[in-house]
Amino acid sequence: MWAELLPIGRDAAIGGYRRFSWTPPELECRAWFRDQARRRGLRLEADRNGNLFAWWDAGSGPAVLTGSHLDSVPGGGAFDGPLGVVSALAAIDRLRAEGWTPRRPIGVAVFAEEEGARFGVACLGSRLLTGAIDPARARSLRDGDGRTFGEVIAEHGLDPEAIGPEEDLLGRIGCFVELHIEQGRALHAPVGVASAIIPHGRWRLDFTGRGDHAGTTRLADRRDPMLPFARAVLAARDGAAAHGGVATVGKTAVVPGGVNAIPSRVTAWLDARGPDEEAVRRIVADTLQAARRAGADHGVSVELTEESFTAVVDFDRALRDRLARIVGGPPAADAGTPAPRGAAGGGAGDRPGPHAPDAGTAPILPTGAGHDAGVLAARVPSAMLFVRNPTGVSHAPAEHAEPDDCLAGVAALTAVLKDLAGEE
Ligand code: HGY
Ligand code: MN
Ligand code: MN
Repeated sequence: MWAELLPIGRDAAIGGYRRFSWTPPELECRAWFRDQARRRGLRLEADRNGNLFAWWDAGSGPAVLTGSHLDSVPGGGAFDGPLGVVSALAAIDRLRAEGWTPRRPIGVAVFAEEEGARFGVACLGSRLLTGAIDPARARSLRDGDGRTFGEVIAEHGLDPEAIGPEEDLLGRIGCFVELHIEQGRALHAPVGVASAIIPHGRWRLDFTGRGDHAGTTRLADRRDPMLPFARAVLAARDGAAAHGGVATVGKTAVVPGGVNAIPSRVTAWLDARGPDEEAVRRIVADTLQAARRAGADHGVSVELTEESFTAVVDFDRALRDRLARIVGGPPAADAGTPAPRGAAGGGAGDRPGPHAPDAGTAPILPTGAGHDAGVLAARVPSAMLFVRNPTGVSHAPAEHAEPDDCLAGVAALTAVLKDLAGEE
């Protein structure tokens, strides 16, 4: 499976991937997934938002859903997303090879536009599914060519007027477990379990000045938006350091973008994340203040637009600790193991108080990366398994996980599915 996916959408020039939603490479990834489902006799379901689900219909009751995403950031690595989808299919293969049958349905999800690389809002598919974004706003999101999400999905058989929450589908899901390559440098065992996702968001800064000639315009006559933009980037970094968070400006757009033309407008996107919401808001405020001050000095207007914000996600403790025991403890016990408090099938209301998992469990760690599991966590008990990333590099071609650790991830997910779907 891995070898089949690997060449799809790889940009030979940079070695990374460019699998933007509903562009040919990502459509090819979707076709690959549908083919894998068909080969396994899994029932394919596409929701109204462009998310795909492959169901192992067995047993009864709320399903155990796993999976991840197949779209990438520009120049992304091979593992972010696909590792969770391939591992889910491989786990089903292992369970079937053992002759094991689930007592509740198992699903593999491929969520649309998780990176938000084309339409600007991360986890767009899972946010639509769970009602976390206004469908009208989603419809009007534009890609770099000015095409709207509504226009694009209409070309692929979806009704833009029908996008939005899928309460029936959500009602069929008992819990969601996403396996993902770890994207930091904190996991030193083959497999870990997520405790939380820190608050994070994306803001667009528009700097508007006056286009002019690079050679004939005196400095005193310029209204150059590039200067307050530059101040803003440095202020974001200083704010991050001051407030214990991180800030990145990785994407800009310069109009007109000529070497010998003073720009009329510069647009920059700020990605800010921090230990709590206040820290994130302070980073953004510091950035905007510096931008506006410099803007006033240069006759440049500065507009800030919040494009998305995700509050802290604390994953379901019972599910988290249950996974930590399964993954890190002795080989998964048979289905007779009494379900611990707050069994996965329970609602979010039965969250136990804080309790340390038993000895010999898998490492439990937070992440600074957003995930569909973080979005689903608002509606169904959700958890994440992390596979060790030796360098921690991600969202870059060098992103890598060792084959042995990937196989440990498959074994862990297999044990988790067997435990969660093995009980009535
Ligand atoms: O940006 C993120 O944290 C995730 O990779 N979408
Ligand atoms: Mn990512
Ligand atoms: Mn991801």
